[in-house]
Amino acid sequence: MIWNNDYESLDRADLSRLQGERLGRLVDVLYRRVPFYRKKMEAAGVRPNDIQGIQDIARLPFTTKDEMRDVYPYGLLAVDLREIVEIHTSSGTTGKPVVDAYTSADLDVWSEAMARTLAAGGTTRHDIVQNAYGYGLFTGGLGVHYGARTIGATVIPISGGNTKRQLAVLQDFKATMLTCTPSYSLYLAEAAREEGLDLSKIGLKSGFFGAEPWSESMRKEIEQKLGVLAIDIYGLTEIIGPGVAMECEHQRGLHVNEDHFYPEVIDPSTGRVLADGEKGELVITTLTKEGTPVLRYRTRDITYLEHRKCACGRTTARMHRVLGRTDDMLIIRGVNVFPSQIEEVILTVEGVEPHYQIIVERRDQLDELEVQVEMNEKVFSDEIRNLERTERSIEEQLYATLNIHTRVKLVEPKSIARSEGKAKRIIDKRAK
Ligand code: DLL
Repeated sequence: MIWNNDYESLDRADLSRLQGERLGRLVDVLYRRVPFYRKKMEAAGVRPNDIQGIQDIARLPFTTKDEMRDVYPYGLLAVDLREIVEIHTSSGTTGKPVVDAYTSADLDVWSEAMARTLAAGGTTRHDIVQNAYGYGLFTGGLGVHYGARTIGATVIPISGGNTKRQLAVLQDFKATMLTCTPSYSLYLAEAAREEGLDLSKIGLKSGFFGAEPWSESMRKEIEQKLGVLAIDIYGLTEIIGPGVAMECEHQRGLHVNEDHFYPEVIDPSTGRVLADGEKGELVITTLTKEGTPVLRYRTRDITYLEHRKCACGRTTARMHRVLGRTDDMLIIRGVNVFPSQIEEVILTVEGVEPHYQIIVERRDQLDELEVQVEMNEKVFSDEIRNLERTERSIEEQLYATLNIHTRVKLVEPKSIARSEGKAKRIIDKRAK
């Protein structure tokens, strides 16, 4: 279902014109009101008048997460603080958090973008949305909440965690839509099974999963265990939160809400803008944001774009599901490895559960990669010989994909920590 046909299916020439106008206005505001951006534009030798259309965006400087942190908390504000009605921040686990400050109009855009997201997976005013993304400074909870309200669906603001209660509420209130991280959805399915409950039988229709990378194999696992259409949704605090891009029912890439968020993919080492189909770092510009607008933000997420019209009728650019992050990429003995490649392999193996952890160590100057994967109860009770055979077989499959040797260790059921939000997949023990 298309929530806003006028914009989501806009003729591409009209869309480019609109994006150009919006970019011109944005640059003008940033130059006049935000010293941070004015300085960057001056350093790049570009003035607002140089921006005559969306094609001129390549003349503008990039913005990085570190630069945004340096001006914490209010250095990116483009309006008077009195105009700000809500603030969210990134978690700040690796440094100062990044601040997203919303005006009332920004909340309207967010609500609209999230209504488009939930509608793309079939949500209507008749649905009951169990929202298990965390409420608080994290953008997941309130983002979904505003979208569901805009559609007129019933939203259950249960937030993350408290798994037993999640299961009771899912059944009691007959939720039809579930929103949470993909890893948490599998944890819910597992906890349900322990209570003798089959989540695929309780009437859920779609799930909206994002906030962390996941693979096609994980999608199949979720769709089967929860009996849902599993929709990938993407966003980040620096831009707005969730609502930047979402899959439609065809599940062939995520439609970017391009009238608000302009996507580019660049070569991360040179900054050159890449063509459709070429893998690189996603860069996003907020075309309509008032509170804390962002110019060419380097997301560190790796993907590629596609501008062909989708079978659903939307004309907006699609980004391939996130393949990894430039800062998540492991370099093992010179070979680039993304956790998602490992996940893709292990989830196709019979007898293992979708819970794993990747451990990197340095021994005798050499990087070693160990993948711990949980086996299911049946395999657990197998003979040691069979376990070893399974381990060797996964190692061979990983070698075929990654071209490096890994050590695979099957571990007991339930021994890998479950997460209620974003899963932590990598433990890097190498000295930095
Ligand atoms: O995770 C916003 C969000 C909430 C998205 C709920 C989707 C659903 P941050 O905490 O700022 O914001 O983290 C943003 O998470 O740069 C990606 O690396 C990753 N990420 C988000 N969505 C996806 C996805 C929220 N669908 C960072 N696939 C981003 C892969 C994702 N990675």
